[in-house]
Amino acid sequence: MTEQGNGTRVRRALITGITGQDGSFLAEFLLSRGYEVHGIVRRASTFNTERLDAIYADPHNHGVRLRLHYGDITDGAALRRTLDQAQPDEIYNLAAQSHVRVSFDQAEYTADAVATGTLRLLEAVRDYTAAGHAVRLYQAGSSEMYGAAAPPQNEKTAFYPRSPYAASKVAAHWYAVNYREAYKLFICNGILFNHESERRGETFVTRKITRGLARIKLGLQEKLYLGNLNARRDWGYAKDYVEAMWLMLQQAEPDDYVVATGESHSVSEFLDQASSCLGLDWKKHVKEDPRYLRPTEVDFLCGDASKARMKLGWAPKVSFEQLVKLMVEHDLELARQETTLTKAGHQVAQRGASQR
Ligand code: NAP
Ligand code: G4F
Repeated sequence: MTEQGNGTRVRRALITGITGQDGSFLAEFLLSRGYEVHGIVRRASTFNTERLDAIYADPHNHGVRLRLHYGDITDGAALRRTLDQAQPDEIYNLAAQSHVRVSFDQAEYTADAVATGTLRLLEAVRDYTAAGHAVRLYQAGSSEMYGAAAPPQNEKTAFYPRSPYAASKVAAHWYAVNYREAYKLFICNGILFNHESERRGETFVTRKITRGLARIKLGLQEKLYLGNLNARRDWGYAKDYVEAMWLMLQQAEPDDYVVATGESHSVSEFLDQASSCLGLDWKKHVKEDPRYLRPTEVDFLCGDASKARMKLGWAPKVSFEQLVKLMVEHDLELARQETTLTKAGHQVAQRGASQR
């Protein structure tokens, strides 16, 4: 903690994966609650901080409470250095190769970032705590860990992972439990079901659908290529879910929590909902492409978040219908901007979402 002018203490948070969907919402949430927020950013040849544009300020300015550090969850020395520099009271470990389909292509890297990356951070936190610092850690677990386990899934449901990503998240979960018990560290595993938003990466199915259908509506593309339309997911709004992460770290004791809406929809139901917002018939435009199928699929996720409701007082605020609508409206606006630019003679980069 750092001292403010009026003698009150400013809490410090460190977020790994701050440039991602959840990291950006969490950073905004923590800044709004008066925290000083530190984030780990990967070096890239292009800007990867787009989701932070609204809260980024020049660090030379006085009173800036967002600080970015170069680092990587696969680089233990840099993690330790960042802990020393940021001196956090709370750490949110969100960094991950988070795409399930890609984890079949990049299995070793996914394990290094998701499983061993968490272990690296836990080791650094263990030493940071031994040096006299009090810190609380949130570990980003996933409903993918349940995989083939029958719904509804809650904290007592046995994991049955179905991808290198999910198996790596299971390892990270148990590393976290072990470090909590072995070294009495304050660590919480959040087992979050799918959560989406207008900031969702464009290769995840919800955003791929809202981006694709909005572009089809305005005549910017003809077809949308998708994989398995029968899979069912429990989809919530990301902004609601980052609040649950924070709530976990404010409790008297560390524990693990499922965060979910308790409502499940198939990919084709998501298509129905998005199409009705746009007045389209998706069946005329969507083509199935086997390249988007997974060697082992997760068919049915539906979370039981009773524990989070009871102990954290958490409940989702945004419904499935509201979520789809807000994503469609956002992507329709992006498509309108693309149309305007194209009409004015500008070349608009094709981000190739349909290829992924
Ligand atoms: P996301 O948008 O894919 O963001 C992932 C973040 O991790 C990005 O900031 C990314 O950096 C960073 N990252 C990737 N590899 C890294 C590495 N080697 N070192 C450091 N940072 C790295 O994911 P999200 O949807 O925000 O999810 C946040 C976390 O929750 C992830 O751990 C994810 O697995 C987990 N989760 C997500 C959901 C969901 O439905 N969204 C559900 C359950 C669990 P770049 O921006 O540079 O790529
Ligand atoms: O949007 P998805 O890629 O998300 P998935 O696999 O459920 O994983 C997401 O949620 C997890 C929480 O449960 C997170 F841990 C993870 O990091 C990530 O955020 O796929 C959802 C469903 C799958 O069944 C997939 O097979 O949609 C199906 N799908 C059908 N066509 C497709 C596509 N998925 C993608 N990405 N692209 C398609 O074209």
